[in-house]
Amino acid sequence: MPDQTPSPETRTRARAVLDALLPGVRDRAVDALGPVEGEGLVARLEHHHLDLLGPLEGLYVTDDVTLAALAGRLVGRVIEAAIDRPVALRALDRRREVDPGWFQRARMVGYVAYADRFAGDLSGVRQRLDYLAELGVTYLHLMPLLAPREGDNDGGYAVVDYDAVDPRLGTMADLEQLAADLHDRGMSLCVDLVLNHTAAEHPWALSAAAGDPAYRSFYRIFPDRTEPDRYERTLPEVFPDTAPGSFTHVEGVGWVWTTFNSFQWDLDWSNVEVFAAMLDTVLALADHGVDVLRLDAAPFLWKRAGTDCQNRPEVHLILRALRALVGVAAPGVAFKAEAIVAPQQLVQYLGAHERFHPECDLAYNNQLMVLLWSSLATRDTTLARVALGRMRSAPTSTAWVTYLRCHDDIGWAVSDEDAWASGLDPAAHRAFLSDFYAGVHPGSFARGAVFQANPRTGDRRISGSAASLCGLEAALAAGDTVQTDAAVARLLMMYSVVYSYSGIPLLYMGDELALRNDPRWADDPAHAGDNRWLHRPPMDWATADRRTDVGTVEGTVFTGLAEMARVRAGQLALRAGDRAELLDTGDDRVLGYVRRHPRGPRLVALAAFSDDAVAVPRHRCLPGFVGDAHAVLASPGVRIDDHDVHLPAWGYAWVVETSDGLTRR
Ligand code: OTU
Repeated sequence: MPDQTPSPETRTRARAVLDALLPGVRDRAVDALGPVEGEGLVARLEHHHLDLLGPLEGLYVTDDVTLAALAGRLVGRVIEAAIDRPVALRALDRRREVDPGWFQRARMVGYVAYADRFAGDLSGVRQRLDYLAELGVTYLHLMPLLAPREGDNDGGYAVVDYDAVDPRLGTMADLEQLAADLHDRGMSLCVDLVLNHTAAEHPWALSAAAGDPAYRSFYRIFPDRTEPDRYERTLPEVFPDTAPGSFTHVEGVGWVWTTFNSFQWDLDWSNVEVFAAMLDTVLALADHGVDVLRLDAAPFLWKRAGTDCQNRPEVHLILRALRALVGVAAPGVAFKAEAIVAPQQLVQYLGAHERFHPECDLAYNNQLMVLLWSSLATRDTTLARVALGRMRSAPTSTAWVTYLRCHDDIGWAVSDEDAWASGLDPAAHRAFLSDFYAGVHPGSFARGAVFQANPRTGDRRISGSAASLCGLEAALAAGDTVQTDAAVARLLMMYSVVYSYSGIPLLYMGDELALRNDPRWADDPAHAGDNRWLHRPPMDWATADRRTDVGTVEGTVFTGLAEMARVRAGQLALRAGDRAELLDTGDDRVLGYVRRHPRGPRLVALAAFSDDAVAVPRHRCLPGFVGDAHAVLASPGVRIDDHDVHLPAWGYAWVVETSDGLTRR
């Protein structure tokens, strides 16, 4: 891992550049914002300057571009964004400067939805905030909502205008109103930012295609196959099935780098103009009231021949510099990395390099997600314990987002090393998981579909809703009430881990009602080629009306999840930012871990990946508990006696010690 620590020379140069900038910045800031806020802005620039100037120097300083000129230009934009920032958002900034761990709180529970599929449009979403509040949601991630290309736009990940909301969803004013409504309720808003590529129809791409050299250099366009061939020798394919290769030939233009679909043109982040343009977008979204930016496909921003063109050190420099700039303009705004990569690479997006450098505040814990599904299929948590135990901790000022399902497929990101260490053959295990979740393995309860089979690597990713993958679809089709109950129990058990393992839990729209795969997913011709739409159903509000009826599947799941959020909010130990300590529970079918907080009782979470009831010995699963053990959350049938914790099939429990050390002494 390259050391990103700035050299003494860089520090000296950075200090000199800062010193030259400060008087002008102070004048402008104090003049526009008054002495108190103005001085705050100056302090933020001083605080972040090394995380800004170090990376900028490494990325963009050339014989023609000096650090002073570049910094002056970018900082100038940041100051103007800070000055334009609405008063209400500046007040929120102040709160978050006082409480920088705001996103780590136990009350944080996320909900992820497509605005149109959830509620029609943005004003529809505003009408549904009571529904989210019922679920205990405090963080709303709306799927891509900036203006996309027409037709197939990869679920909004092909943007034509970063300054406009998709007109079908509303306007920027609607987005601002939604953010304000959320803030009034103590909720925050996360929005996608597609950094790696634009739509082929974006004005930049159109200018590039028309031959404008300034815009041609926004992208990576090659006259012939020489360079593409050279890169492709080491490039993995993201969509091998539907969009093979990483380049697209465009008539009259050349070979365009398109990592994803042919209509998504990769930006060239080695061009400082791309950085500057995206900075403008980031600052604008921040000033519209967005609290968290989900940085889509972050690992892909930098390319280098001879590598897989993911996770390059320069990607981290870009994120660090952007983070520093936003930290100056809008200190209440956080970055969430969407980096579905191996664990050693993943923590780097949270700034965990040789030395810590602030980068993204949040990152998806895709390891936990994959390992939950693996454990569910095998009824064995050994691999989860081994792999999660080996993961490096998230830096204390950051947090994971934990999740079970999202709008994407599930790729079996199980490392060979972890598989072997758990007694599994890695390739065979990945193949088993694909068979199991595609529903073709004998005895499988899951009803998923294979996404992007890659005969070259043997990879077969999986689409499908959480409920269908947990067995609900098959059980209902068979009219099997025992299996229906088991499927519901599996779904809640899996979410009990998501809600208690360290991080912000994300509930994926529809899971709270156990929505199954959408049978009509291919009806829209723009979706028919992408079976991820299987698990992107429209919200079923008729089903939602039964959400409090615990005699129904949806009522059981909805009330179970609402209860989880409520209990979670009251447990300091479930704050993010601290590592979950994995336990050897004495039974490989039971996943267990301890969560701690210095000011609250420790909490042990237990989850049974088992078809049968299990009893785990107290001395193993509640180590060091001397007081009474009390389950603050438990699935029906959980019982704690003097010797064991008894969990029913697919059961779960969160157990705390009722008297702590202080009262005992
Ligand atoms: C993301 O996913 C989005 O989540 C997808 O919905 C988009 O199709 C894609 O970007 C393009 O915008 O490879 O299979 O390490 O895993 O960026 C999905 C990150 C993907 C990648 C991720 C990407």
